[in-house]
Amino acid sequence: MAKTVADALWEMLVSAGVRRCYGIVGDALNPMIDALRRNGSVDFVHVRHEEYGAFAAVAEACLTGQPVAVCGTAGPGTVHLINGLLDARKERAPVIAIAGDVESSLIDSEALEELNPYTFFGPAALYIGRLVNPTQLHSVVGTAVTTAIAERGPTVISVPGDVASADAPPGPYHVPLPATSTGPAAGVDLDAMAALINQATTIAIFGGDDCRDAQEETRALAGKLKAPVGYTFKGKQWLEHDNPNAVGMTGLLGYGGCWDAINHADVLIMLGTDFPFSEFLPQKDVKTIQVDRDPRHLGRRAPLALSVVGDVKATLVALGPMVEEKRDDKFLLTHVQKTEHFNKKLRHYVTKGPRIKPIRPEYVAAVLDELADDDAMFFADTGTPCIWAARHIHYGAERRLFGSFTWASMASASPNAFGAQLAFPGRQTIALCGDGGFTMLAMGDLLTEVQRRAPVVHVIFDNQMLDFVNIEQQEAGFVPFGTDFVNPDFSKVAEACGARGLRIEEPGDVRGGLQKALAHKDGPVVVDVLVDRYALSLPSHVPFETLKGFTLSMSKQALSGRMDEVIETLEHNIGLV
Ligand SMILES: Cc1ncc(C[n+]2csc(CCOP(=O)(O)OP(=O)(O)O)c2C)c(N)n1
Ligand SMILES: [Mg+2]
Repeated sequence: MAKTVADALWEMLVSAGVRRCYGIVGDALNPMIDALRRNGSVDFVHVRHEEYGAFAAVAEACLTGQPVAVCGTAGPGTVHLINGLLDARKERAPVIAIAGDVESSLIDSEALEELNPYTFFGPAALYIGRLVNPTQLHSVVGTAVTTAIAERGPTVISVPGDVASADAPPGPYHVPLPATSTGPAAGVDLDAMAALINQATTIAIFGGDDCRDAQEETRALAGKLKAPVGYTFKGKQWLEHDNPNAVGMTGLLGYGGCWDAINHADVLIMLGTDFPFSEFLPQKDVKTIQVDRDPRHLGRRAPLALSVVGDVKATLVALGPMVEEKRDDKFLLTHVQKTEHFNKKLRHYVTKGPRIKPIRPEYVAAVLDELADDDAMFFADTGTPCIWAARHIHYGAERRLFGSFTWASMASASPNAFGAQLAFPGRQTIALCGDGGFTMLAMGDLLTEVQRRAPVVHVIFDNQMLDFVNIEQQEAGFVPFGTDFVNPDFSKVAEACGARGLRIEEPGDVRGGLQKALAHKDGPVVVDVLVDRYALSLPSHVPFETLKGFTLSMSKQALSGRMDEVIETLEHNIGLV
């Protein structure tokens, strides 16, 4: 049998490293899926919702660095991919979407399920190709693959079923891939960086996800400059562990001495970060140097004294010998001590946790931190699970943290963890789920995890509400509205689906329950933990006017990274514990 366009397309994807495709089949995609079956090198993961598959692919692509395919069929099926593809765009995941398209003879006739892929995928995809003629195969598929990998992001190949079934143009069906490393900063920028740094008395470093490959170099520079090192949520896993200069995070999840350090240094060096919250970065008085391989990141969050294009690691290697060692470590010690002081405060609900009911989420996260493997992978839903993941879980050299941290979609933890589990079979994958997030997307595809016997550990922070939004509303002075819901017993739902289910209502059962969950290797586990719904917000008995003023002041303090004072205020003013 002659090769079809679909056969050749998969061969090209496989040549570029694609080994898995998540999605749902149907009409236009049927010839594509038949070719995938014949090919045999691509694992097709039949999910129950395309969005779940797309989020799984994002995690797999980011954690392995390899391209991953997703598919959905014409119109509605492809529409379900979009939230995951937007996440891929923001998280810079090489995800290649195969979108089933209407028959080529029906294009632009408002046919059943017809969707214009260019306008629809426009905001998400780095490249969209519509294969309306087999002769486009090499250029469209080659561009989609090369763009996804070289520019790190999602691309879309829209394929009408009749074109997928047509005879392929001559081979070879192979995509040659370029090396994607960026070099160090230009010499003139290195000189300017060294001059600014050498003139300064106090220096702080703020690092993001692109410090992943520059961990040693960042620590070495910080040591030489006596610089406190703060980090973003994504940068934390690379820069916090084994770092005597670590001072925590700034931003809404902030803790430690980071905010003070980066806002009070003479010079701030931002490394590989596009941290989006300008209000937490110095807007005046601090001379900020930003280094990033992507020029679009430079200067869009804080005014810069120096903007530098370059790979972080290569730039720091070149810069190291050009900067003079600082002797005075007062600035560093002040901020490290502040961080230590804060960390003690943070243990408050952890040490009291076994005796507080309803169960404190901080306690749940801290116990998980203790029990999880050294190379566990954690995934956090957007919502309060991000707070617990940021503050109570430690990420050593081998642990990983992942989430929808830039797109900030709900419900990513479970599919992310599933994708990671398929990519790293047997490694502990722990999804910290909101109950809103779990019911939004994870519950249906628990069935997929059961079918795959994927040992994903779901820990649901069951607060019967959209707590994060509840907090937002209170902070803005709104009366909380539209945030409550009623949950089933998720452990029973899980058992009915064929997963292991556990429910924890008593603080004394937290440790034993989590131990059981982590020990379960034969398929997914769902741990439904009934947690305090007022963990970070206010008890409802405070009158609204008091609540409004109090919450505003609490949020202001939290926003400037002073959570220790917030905790004190809670203790003293409300007697919550
Ligand atoms: C798809 C999507 N819808 C809505 C939001 C806005 N949002 C952010 S956090 C959140 C609440 C999440 O609730 P839950 O999963 O229960 O976690 P909790 O904060 O209660 O722990 C909402 C609605 C979002 N980020 N993404
Ligand atoms: Mg909730």
